[in-house]
Amino acid sequence: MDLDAFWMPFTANRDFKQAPRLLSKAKDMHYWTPEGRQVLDGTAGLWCVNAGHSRPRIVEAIARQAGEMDFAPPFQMGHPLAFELADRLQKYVPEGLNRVFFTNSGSESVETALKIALAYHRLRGESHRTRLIGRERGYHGVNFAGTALGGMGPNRKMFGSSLSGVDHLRHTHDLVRNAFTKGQPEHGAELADDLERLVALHDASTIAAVIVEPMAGSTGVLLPPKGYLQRLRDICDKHGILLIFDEVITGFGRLGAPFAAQHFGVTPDMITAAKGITNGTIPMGAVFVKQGIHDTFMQSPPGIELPHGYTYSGHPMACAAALATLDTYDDEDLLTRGQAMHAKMEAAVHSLKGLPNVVDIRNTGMVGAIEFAPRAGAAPGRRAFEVFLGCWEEGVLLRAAGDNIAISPPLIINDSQIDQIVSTLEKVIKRVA
Ligand code: PXG
Ligand code: PLP
Repeated sequence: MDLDAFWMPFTANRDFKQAPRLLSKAKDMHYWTPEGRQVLDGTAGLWCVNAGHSRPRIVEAIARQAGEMDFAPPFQMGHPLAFELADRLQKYVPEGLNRVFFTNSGSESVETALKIALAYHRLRGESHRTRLIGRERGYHGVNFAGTALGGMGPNRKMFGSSLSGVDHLRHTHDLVRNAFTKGQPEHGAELADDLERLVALHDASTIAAVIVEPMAGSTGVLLPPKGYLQRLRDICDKHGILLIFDEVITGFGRLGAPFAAQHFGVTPDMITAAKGITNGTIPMGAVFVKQGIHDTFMQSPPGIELPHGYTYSGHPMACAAALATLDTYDDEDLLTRGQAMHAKMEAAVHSLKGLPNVVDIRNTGMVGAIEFAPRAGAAPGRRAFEVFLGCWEEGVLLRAAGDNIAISPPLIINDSQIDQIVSTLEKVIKRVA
């Protein structure tokens, strides 16, 4: 097979093509390589296959829909499944976020939410509110606004200042005060006051929205300090700033509740989602919006209220996949299974404390991370990447995120599979580190 033509995303292409890592089959908790080697999925694909792989109801729904109606134009036309799905989703979202706009990815959800925020203020006569605030170590996808609002240096530096009028809160990761905390860190709620500083600097009348991941995923599973999210919510309310939670990873059960907003007890004005909405099968994203924001648009002069949308917004196959995904989540109580499994996961990942170069371990619900000291003289993240490679060779797929290894298995994982992940990690860390 010639590997040259495919320019792989977020991949060290030259290294990969020297020693490819290919997956060609998946079922429930496992992948298989083309050679037939079985690999335990410790990352739910890429934080998205929350119900496990190739689940029958979802497979059947997609096949049925492909034969019934492949596509319907979403602009000035509709099809029943999109309405059915939007209505069905009400059951899962935090109270009040009962209007939904469909996209095809997390990145598109982010752009959509930010455009809704700008347009909402404009419709209310506050068109001076154009500034958008993100946070260091945030990840909001790869489109222009998401790149600008994100807080990962390497993802930004190649693209210039892709959006003006952007500022960032400091991140909340504090190894000195919070290392090896189980669940939410004690220290750092006061970092939310960064928003007050930005208000003092720019004036609230210039700020449209703040976007944060309630738990930062891609940069290594950074949990919000106790009280932090509520403090952000209070400051946003005080100054008329919209609060957006980017729940592309945390949505659909990762933390033991359908959304992190419910898990942490703080309700934002919008939630961006993707990934788990279709169990990773067909690309789909969603923006959940407070009804009051939506209704502001519905009071505008007759015509198209929001000039925004994607050819594939609410694609019939994605809607069919999402409805069957929700059935699967419901039948097996998967969106709250992280609560029942929390103690097991916590004990398992924290058992790695004390291994060489492990400087922090974090966890909540069905997610955990192990942070390593960077290897002296090597590129950042090298040690974690070697642990990732070692685990892959030992038959466990994990994800390296900077100096961290993230564990985010499908929510159907059992105790012995958690033990397999941890014993593999232990063996590999001892060897590699
Ligand atoms: N927001 C958040 C919070 C995400 O985690 C996106 C937006 C973008 O979604 P799309 O569907 O456009 O990729 C994400 C995606 C990793 C990793 O290694 C995480 C994501 C994507 C790829 C890799 O942690 N999250
Ligand atoms: N570029 C061109 C030339 C198009 O015609 C369209 C959609 O019609 C787009 C981009 C946007 O594509 P999508 O709606 O799939 O995001």
